[in-house]
Amino acid sequence: MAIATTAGELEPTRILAPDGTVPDGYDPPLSTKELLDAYRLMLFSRRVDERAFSLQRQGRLGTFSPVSGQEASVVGSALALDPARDWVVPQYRELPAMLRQGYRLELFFLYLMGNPAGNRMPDGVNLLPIQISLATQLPHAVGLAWGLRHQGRDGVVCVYFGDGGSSEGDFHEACNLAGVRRAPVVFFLQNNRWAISTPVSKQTATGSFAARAAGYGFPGELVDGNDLFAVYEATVRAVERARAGKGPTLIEARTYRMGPHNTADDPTRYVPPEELEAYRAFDPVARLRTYLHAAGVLDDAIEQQLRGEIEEEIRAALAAAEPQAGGRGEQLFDNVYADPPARLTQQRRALVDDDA
Ligand SMILES: Cc1ncc(C[n+]2csc(CCOP(=O)(O)OP(=O)(O)O)c2C)c(N)n1
Ligand SMILES: [Mg+2]
Repeated sequence: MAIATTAGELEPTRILAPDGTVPDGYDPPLSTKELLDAYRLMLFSRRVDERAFSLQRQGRLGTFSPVSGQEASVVGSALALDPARDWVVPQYRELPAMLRQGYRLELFFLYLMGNPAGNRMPDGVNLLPIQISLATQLPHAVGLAWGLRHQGRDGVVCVYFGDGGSSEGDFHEACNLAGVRRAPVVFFLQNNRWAISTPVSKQTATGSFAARAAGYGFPGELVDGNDLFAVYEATVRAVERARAGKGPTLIEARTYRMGPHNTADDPTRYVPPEELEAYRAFDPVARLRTYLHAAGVLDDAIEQQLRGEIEEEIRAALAAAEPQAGGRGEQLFDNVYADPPARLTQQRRALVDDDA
């Protein structure tokens, strides 16, 4: 386990090597069914990325941020949570973690089609809405975690954010409060080496995000974010620690954004092509696939079957969402005030009259 206590580049913990092999005698702490479920979710996410991209180009979906390259990081961490009592607080690139908590693809499509109903989490699903305002979800997550403790519940909150988001002041406020209060929270930082076009080298002078945890009085762990097993095991440790009342952990999952920032971005203008090419060898989906084939858990027939099921699920979600596409401008005013000020009521009326 690499505990980062000092600044500087540290080697991330790794179990599943890029060539799909594991250390001699290593037995993953996941059953065959859990392994296949994890792989299916990663494959599902990759396929949603492809479909959502082409649907956006056809004008059927709005702006979308793909997960490609980060599937092991998102799925490995989510698997360490118990959806019945633990919470996920996402940024905007964590669809598979949201699905595992009980969110539905149909709702995600609705959200991307401009219907705010898609970002309303179903009752009983332990999940906060997608957050675009960077790092604002971090203090929310700490408040949620601290609140769970006050209510005598044993839930843990896993909050996701990026290398870019970690430069916001909210990061400091959230970590400090969580450390002082020993809030049961896992700060899951996905270092995908880019914040739109800002490289990670411009985000920190130290080379390590995990090292920052020392300043808040809790452990920081650096893991290979493209290694499902290393991510899973690190998150299990962090969740156990939080549940035992020992407080937060900061996990830096070192991964790579293989696609554009979102559908409005053209990374060929700033990502060196040789960098993208080099990271292809670290593709987390291919890495797990190679391992599962060698372990006798996956074969071409199962892969074909999974792909067929995934295709059908995506088709059904889209068919369910499309008739409800779009929102009304006045929905901007919903859920802001219990008793809206007169000025806003007037603005709302003016908008409705304009639309009429
Ligand atoms: C407070 C705030 N400032 C700026 C932006 C614009 N913005 C959207 S995404 C992004 C980069 C975020 O990078 P990172 O946190 O590394 O997450 P990633 O997109 O790489 O997953 C920026 C600057 C924003 N959404 N919110
Ligand atoms: Mg980033």
